[in-house]
Amino acid sequence: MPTAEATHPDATHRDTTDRDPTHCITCPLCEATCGLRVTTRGDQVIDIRGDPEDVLSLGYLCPKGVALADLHHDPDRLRQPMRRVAPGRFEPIGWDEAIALAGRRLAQVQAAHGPDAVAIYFGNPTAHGWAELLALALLHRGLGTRNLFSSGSVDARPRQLVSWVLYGNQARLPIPDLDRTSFLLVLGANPVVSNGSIMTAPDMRRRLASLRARGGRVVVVDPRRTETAAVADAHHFIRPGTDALLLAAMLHTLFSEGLTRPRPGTTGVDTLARAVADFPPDRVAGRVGISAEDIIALARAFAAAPGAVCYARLGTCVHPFGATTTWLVDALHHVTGNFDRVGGVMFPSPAIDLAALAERVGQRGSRDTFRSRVRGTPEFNGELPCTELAPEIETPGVGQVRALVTHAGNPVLSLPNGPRLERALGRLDFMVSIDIYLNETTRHADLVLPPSSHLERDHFSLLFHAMSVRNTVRYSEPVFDKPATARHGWEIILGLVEAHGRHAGGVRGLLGRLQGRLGRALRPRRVLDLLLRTGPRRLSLASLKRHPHGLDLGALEPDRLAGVTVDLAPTLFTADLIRLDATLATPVAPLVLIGRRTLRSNNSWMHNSARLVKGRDRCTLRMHPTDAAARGLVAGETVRVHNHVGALEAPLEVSDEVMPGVVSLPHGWGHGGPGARQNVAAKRPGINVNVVVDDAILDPVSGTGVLNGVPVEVCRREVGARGEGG
Ligand SMILES: Nc1nc2c(c(=O)[nH]1)N[C@H]1C(S)=C(S)[C@@H](COP(=O)(O)OP(=O)(O)OC[C@H]3O[C@@H](n4cnc5c(=O)[nH]c(N)nc54)[C@H](O)[C@@H]3O)O[C@H]1N2
Ligand SMILES: Nc1nc2c(c(=O)[nH]1)N[C@H]1C(S)=C(S)[C@@H](COP(=O)(O)OP(=O)(O)OC[C@H]3O[C@@H](n4cnc5c(=O)[nH]c(N)nc54)[C@H](O)[C@@H]3O)O[C@H]1N2
Ligand code: SF4
Ligand SMILES: [Mo]
Repeated sequence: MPTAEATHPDATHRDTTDRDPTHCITCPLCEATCGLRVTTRGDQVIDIRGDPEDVLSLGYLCPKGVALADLHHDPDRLRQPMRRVAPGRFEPIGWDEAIALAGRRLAQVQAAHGPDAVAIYFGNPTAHGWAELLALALLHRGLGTRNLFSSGSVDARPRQLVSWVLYGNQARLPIPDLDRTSFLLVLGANPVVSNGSIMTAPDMRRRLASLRARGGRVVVVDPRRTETAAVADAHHFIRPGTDALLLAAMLHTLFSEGLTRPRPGTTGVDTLARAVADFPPDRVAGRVGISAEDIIALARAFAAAPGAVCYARLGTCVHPFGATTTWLVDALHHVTGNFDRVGGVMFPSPAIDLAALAERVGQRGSRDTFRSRVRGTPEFNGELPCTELAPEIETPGVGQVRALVTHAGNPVLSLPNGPRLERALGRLDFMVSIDIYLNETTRHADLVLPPSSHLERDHFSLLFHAMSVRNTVRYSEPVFDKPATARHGWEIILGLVEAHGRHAGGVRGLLGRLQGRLGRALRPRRVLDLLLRTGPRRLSLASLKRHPHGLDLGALEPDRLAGVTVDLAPTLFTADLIRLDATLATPVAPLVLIGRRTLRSNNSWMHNSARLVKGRDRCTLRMHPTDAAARGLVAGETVRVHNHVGALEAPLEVSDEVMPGVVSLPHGWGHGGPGARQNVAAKRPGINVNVVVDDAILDPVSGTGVLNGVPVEVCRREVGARGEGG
């Protein structure tokens, strides 16, 4: 495991001189939002390192931050719009022509088949582009479609749903007070590798080390002994998908031992106590894989700590009880008095408080105001689960999806049953992708519209400042001017809004035309300045520019819920405990698959950096020695992973870091296909894990896809047979 440090061993080139300009920027790649120093000479990046003066990251960076240079200079990164002229063949097309064509085709599809015939998919990097986020809201409104999808429904949707139900706002997210807590229970997250999610806290190793140095404890509960477990005080294996049982049993212990001390204003405590009464530790222990004594000890330690946090993330969200688990995590904080208090979890006070703005305009979120046409799955916050996209394209009838807009997403690799979605994309009448690469998804688009490079844009962490373990704010200017021939993402999006409006007609068309034109004339920076000025801190863009290393706005503040009543036992979640109880009577699958993130990877899209993908193969299946022996499998051989959804082949690693009955394989691999243009990635394509992930299985409460705990069988590859995953 490489450690990242102030000057990363991979720092681009070295021989910089005093005359080479250095630019302070925010790394736009992940939620840690590190401050970086980028040194340039002419149009070349010659050095990238952590900014030691940065108010939040204090010099930290990871290998991906350094690879921003590769991304910028990558010859495969698109620099002009591309049009598909034949399957797998693209040719350049001019900007104006491309955008006019996209607007016209989208409007035509809607004129013939209704507004819902156009679907939108927003991928993960969307969250990092503040101006794009603002512009995409206009695009969604302009298209007026119900078929809005995003990677959020294979990610944090349970967290948003629980916030909406408990605190009346899907954007109010409780954040760990990492730097002051004295007990950290990490459940289904590996922040030492992922650098944190819904917890902006660069340099996790340092923060965890200081937590322990001040006498605190870190306990990791994970089916794999992770890199985070390696720096923790204790690690427990847990059978995938059973976190809700563990939490219910912990709550059971707290209630039966009288260890609860909920803050004033909490209701439903008795109902919660009754709801978890059926889950004593000794009843769930066998299923969860943690002894009753250990569960009880964990509950007592959590209650006794002067400040305790249960940090539950992706591993607890993308399973059949994602929402209920997240609710129980919040309940644990509430009943132990750790919600909204120092050392527990709190709501940050960012310079731009989107959650407060949303409240002011009545956009707190929604659930089940409409349902997907084919499977009848409820929307959340105006979005349908992304597992519904393929069926909506495949199934004929009124409202069938016939055109698709993707923005910064690679759903062919990232969504359950990617091959099914890929086949569905082939049936669309029209597809336009706003993306920097021709990859497994965008190669199906009729048009690919590439935004400027990450180093040619400014940056503001509109979303992640509100998820930070410390209140800070930072704005960074672009490192390079964008070439005259390039367009920013927001320009492309607003161009589409306007072009679509021109052809759509009616009031919607007129509005789209006006909004697109107005937006481009006003420029998003003015909007950002206005949001800062009217925000709780009364800042301005100019004031932020005077502080290139960011402004420290202080530690998280408690008591933001003072006077607010929180019902700890909403029926949406308590009712789900019946389903949870029923799992105790169902047989355990002999072998289940979980994911694995690696430090030098970023979902599916940074595998074209030679510096990141060099070294040993990371796309391997890890299996416990007893499981390998039982199947007669040996390390290094290629094995076949299969189930009712599909089959793939992967090199086997045998390791007791995964618990018996569990295998682990990273996601985001499986590169290539006619038309894709990522020459480095093509040399080591890896395999797409989502070939064996069932898109029909969701957490019914939140509509989140189930990516972990997938039942599979693993056997020796038959000589001569070939896997579907490549
Ligand atoms: N099995 C399994 N599947 C998973 C996961 C898992 O753990 N296991 N994780 C899930 C999670 S948490 C997520 S968030 C999703 C991610 O799912 P997606 O967001 O669909 O996939 P990414 O790989 O992040 O794709 C990002 C795309 O954005 C493009 N891109 C990068 N930067 C920019 C930019 O600045 N502008 C534009 N316009 N495009 C850009 C890239 O070229 C790439 O095509 O995957 C999910 N899928
Ligand atoms: N290097 C790198 N960093 C990334 C990304 C990346 O691809 N690479 N992706 C980014 C994105 S989009 C996101 S959302 C974040 C995610 O960041 P994290 O939330 O930290 O997610 P993961 O690293 O996938 O860790 C999830 C953990 O859950 C465990 N797990 C699986 N199933 C279960 C279960 O049922 N119960 C429990 N308790 N644990 C389980 C897995 O073994 C794994 O260790 O990372 C971000 N950062
Ligand atoms: S941890 Fe995230 S934000 Fe920091 S350098 Fe790495 S990719 Fe960039
Ligand atoms: Mo994610």
